Amino acid sequence: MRNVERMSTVSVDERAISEAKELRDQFQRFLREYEFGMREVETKISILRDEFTHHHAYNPIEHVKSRVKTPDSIVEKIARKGIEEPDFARIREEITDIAGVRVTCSFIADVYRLFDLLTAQDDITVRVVKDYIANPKPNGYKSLHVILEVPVFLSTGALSVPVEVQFRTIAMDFWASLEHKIYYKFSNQVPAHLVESLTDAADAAAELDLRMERLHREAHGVPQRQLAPPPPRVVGV
Ligand code: 0O2
Repeated sequence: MRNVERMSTVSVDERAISEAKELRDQFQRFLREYEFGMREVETKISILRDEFTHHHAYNPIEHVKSRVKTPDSIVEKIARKGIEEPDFARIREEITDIAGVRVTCSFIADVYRLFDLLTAQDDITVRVVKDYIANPKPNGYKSLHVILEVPVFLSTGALSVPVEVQFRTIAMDFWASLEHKIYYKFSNQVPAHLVESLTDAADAAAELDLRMERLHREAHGVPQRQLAPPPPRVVGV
């Protein structure tokens, strides 16, 4: 009798282990699809940078950073968004920044130029655009966000993968990185005077962007009247 009990316990454990392994494999496949989508976008950006550099003798991109969200960060976002009974389809639909590419450009004009060149490509589908440069967040956050879909060709067929691309200038990136660190340091409970200082700093960063772009244009003999702010890019908000 004791032996029978032990055997049934072992078989239940084995089933649980095998189910856990299957779930782990599915999750790894799920994340790999995002990694492929991210790599497609990285390649597109890198081709644009190289071609632009050769054709115009000018590189509009300072640096590019990419990441696939960690499982912990996905789980945290599922909880934050209150997604009940999450399955892969639900997560795919609700969490659109699992694959993220951040393109830091020299000037605001470059941000819009790169955005236009990428989103005009035939195989890219634009889902949502949030223009936080034309309409900054109340804390001063600026960036141009687009959630797009890019095709990935696997052995099992084609797949459309959502990727969030954030375009920003060096000054916007500097501000956002420090702001993120401060919020992390205070576990999101930032003292009021620091929140105010951060918003002031965002204004200073925006002013610096304009000054540097003016200087750049003057140095390259581009008429200043062309420095009017580009029209906001908005889709599907
Ligand atoms: P991480 O670690 O960068 O990925 P969402 O939360 O994405 O479903 P939301 O808030 O409408 O919905 O998305 P939005 O406005 O497009 O912003 C998402 C991302 O933009 C954030 O991702 C940040 O990367 C960046 N971001 C937005 N607002 C701020 C801000 O005020 N300060 C800073 N430093 N970054 C910001 P995650 O998932 O929050 O983090």
